Amino acid sequence: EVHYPKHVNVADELVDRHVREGRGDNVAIYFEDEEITYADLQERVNRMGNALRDLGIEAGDRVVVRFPNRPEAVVTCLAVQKIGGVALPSMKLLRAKELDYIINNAEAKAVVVYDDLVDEIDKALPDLETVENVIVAERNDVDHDHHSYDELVEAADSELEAYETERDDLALMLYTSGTTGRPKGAIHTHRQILATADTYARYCLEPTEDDVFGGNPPLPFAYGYGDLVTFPLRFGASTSLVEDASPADLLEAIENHGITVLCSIPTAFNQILSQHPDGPEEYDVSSLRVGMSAGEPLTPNTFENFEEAYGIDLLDGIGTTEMLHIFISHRHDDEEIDPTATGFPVPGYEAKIIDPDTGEELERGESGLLAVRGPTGIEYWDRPEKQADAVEDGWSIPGDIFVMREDGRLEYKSRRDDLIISSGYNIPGPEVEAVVEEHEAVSEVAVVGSPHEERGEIVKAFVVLEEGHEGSDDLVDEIQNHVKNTLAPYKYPRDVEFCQSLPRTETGKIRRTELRDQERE
Ligand code: 3SK
Repeated sequence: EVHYPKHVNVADELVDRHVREGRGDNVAIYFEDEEITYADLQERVNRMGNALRDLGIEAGDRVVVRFPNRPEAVVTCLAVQKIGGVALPSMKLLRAKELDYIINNAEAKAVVVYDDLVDEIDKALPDLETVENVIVAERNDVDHDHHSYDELVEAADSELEAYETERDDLALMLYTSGTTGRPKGAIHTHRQILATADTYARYCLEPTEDDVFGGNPPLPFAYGYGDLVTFPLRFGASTSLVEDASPADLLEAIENHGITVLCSIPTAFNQILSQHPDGPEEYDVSSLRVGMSAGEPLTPNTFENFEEAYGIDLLDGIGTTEMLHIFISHRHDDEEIDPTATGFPVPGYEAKIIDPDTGEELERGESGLLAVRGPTGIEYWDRPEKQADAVEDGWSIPGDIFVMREDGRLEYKSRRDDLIISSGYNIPGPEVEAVVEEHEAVSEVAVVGSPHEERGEIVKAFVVLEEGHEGSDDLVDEIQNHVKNTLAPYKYPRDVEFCQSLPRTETGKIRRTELRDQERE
C-alpha cells in the first residue's frame, strides 16, 4: 500500500521537491532545442499559477488546458494544481460541439489554449456558461481577442507557495467517451496522480534520475499524462516532448534527447517498424532501455519484431482513463515476458475475474469481466448512474473481458460494450451513428469495430440509404467528411458498407453483435 501525508500537492512533489533537494539543474523537459531545468520549470509554473490567481482562479476551480505536447501544457496543468485547482486537459482534435458539452459539464472557469487550437473554443464560446477567461499562447500569429499567455506570465510574480491541498482533493479531470456518446469526466486526486508513479512506474519501469521518457501519446490522454508528465517528474528524470510526432520525429527525439523509456501504442510501434525497418542504422537509438505499450493490445508479432529491430522489450499493459494509468502489465525485470498475455496486476493492485451476470468470482482459466482494486479507482464527475455500474464493493469494473491463466497472468479477450478501440482512441459506436444519421441520404446506420492489422480495429458503418439515393464512392466521401467535420476526425468511419437492412432483435434493437461477428469471420 502507498501512503501519503494528509497535505500533499502534486505540483510541489513533482517540481519544487526536486529544487529543494538540489536537483534544480537537472533537465525536466526537452523540447526542440530547449532544455528546461527543474528550476526553470518551477519559475514558469509559479508565474502561470500567479497569473491564473490574478484572474480569479481559486482552489477547486476547473481550468481547461488545450495544447499539443508542448511545455506550456505541462506548465499550465502544474500551475493549476499548485494553486489548488483542477486541470482539465482537452484532446486537441475535439470540435466545438464536444468541447461545449465537456466544458459546461465541468463548469470550467477558464481555458488556456494554443493559438492554433483557439478556433473551436471561439465557436463554442457563446454556449460556454461558466468560462470567464480565455488565455491564448500566441505562437502562430493567429488572430484572437483574448488574454495573451506570454503577457500574463511576464507580468506575474515568480514566487509561489503551493496551496495546502489535501491528498484527496481533486487535481485532474479527464473526459472519456462512453458508449452512450455522452463523455464522462473521470476525476483524480493529488494522491492518485502520485500513486500511478509510485506503483506502475516504480515497480514496472524502475526509473532513475538519468531516465528520459519520450513518446507520442497526447498529454490529455491519461496514458500520455502519466508517461510524459507524472512519471519523469516524480523521479527527477526528464521528459522529451514532441509536438505531433511522426515515426521519424520520434526517432530523431530518441537520438537528440537520449530517450531511455519509449512510450507509445502498438499502431505507432508498427509504423516505426514499417517506415524505418533500419531505424537503428539511420538514427542513434542506443539510449533506449525499455518500451511501454498500452492503448490497445500489443500482438506477439509486434513485440518480437520490435525486440529484433530495436533491441528492447515493449512492456504491454492495460489502463483506463478512469483508473488513470496501467493496472496490469509486464515488468521490466520479468525473466521472460510472455507476449501472449497482458501481464500481472501491477504491485499495489489486485485483480479478479467475475461472472458478468452474477458478479461471482470465476476460476482461473475462465473468461469473464475484469475487476480491479488499488490506489486508483473509477470515479466520475456528477454521473451517479454510471458510477453505480462501474464500482462494486470497492472493485472497479473497467469493462474488459479477460482470462486469468493458471500462472496468474491475465490475457485480454475483448471489450464488453460497443466501444471501438482504434489506434489507441476510444470511439463510441453510437456517437458516430448519431452523426452519420444526420446525412440526408442515410436512413439507418449501425457502427461497429472491424478488425484491422495496423490499427487493431477500424470504425465501420453499415448504412441503409433513403429511397432515391444510391451508394457510391462520392457518397462514402461525403459521409466520412461529415463525421470528420462534426466530431474529432479520428472517429470517422474508415469503412462504409451500404446494405438493404440492419439485423434487429425482436424488440427492434440493432444487433451490433451480429455485425461485429460478421466482421471477425
Ligand atoms: O488504454 C490504456 O491501456 C491506458 C493506459 C494508461 C492510461 C490510460 C489508458 C486508457
